[in-house]
Amino acid sequence: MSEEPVCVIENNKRFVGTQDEWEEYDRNQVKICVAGDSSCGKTSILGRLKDGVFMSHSRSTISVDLVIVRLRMRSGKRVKVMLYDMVGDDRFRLHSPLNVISGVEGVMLVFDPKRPETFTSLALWRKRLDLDIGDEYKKVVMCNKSDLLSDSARSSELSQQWIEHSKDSYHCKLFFASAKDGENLTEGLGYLLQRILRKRAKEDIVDHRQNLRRIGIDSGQRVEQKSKCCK
Ligand SMILES: Nc1nc2c(ncn2[C@@H]2O[C@H](COP(=O)(O)OP(=O)(O)OP(=O)(O)O)[C@@H](O)[C@H]2O)c(=O)[nH]1
Ligand SMILES: [Mg+2]
Repeated sequence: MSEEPVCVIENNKRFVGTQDEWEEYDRNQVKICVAGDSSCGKTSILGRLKDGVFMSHSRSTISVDLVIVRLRMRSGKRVKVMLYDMVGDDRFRLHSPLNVISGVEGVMLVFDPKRPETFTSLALWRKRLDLDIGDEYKKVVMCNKSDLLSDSARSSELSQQWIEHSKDSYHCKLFFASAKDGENLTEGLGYLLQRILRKRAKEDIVDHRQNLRRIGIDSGQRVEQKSKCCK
């Protein structure tokens, strides 16, 4: 029996929800940057995720674009994902500073397996992102254009190195994906979202504990004060 997918995109079919369901999207917003060298297929990935289509010819992105994808997680939670399509081409990058986007919680790092140097570049992307948005974000590595890889290329030593490096240096999984045929795109995005939502849940628990502790101290003080005054 196949496992239920991590998330299901609801953009593509007409979602006729109740007001509450629409509000749930707005309550659960997540900001993600899609980064990587020019022509790795960032814009194509977003086109596939948003509209379910692939354009074989696309223009270079010249300033950060925003793509919104609404989806439902396996848990039933509805999430509105704001995906920022970054500029890969150095000529335009200076005009598109990232630090204007606040609250980015995740980064999708994209490379093209036919140009192995684009995997090496991910280290530079990471440095740039750390400077612009801080280093607290979760990551996923997407080996896009995997439709161009044979089975033996996927299990080659180089591919294994990419998988290991993603695990060791970026602390995340690598997905063999394709904007062309849609392979592993929702899986990669779903994996990233799960990690972000888990981190949020942990932080909420910490906040809640701190609040309880504060209330506990307050009420303790109040009790103490009261007992002093009753003496
Ligand atoms: N075969 C194949 N081609 C792809 C895939 N994804 C993108 N392409 C092609 O790769 C080229 C570049 O894609 P883009 O999506 O524009 O790349 P980008 O990363 O957004 O590039 P910049 O905007 O310059 O940073 C286009 O011709 C796409 O059609 C894929 O999964 N498989
Ligand atoms: Mg682009």
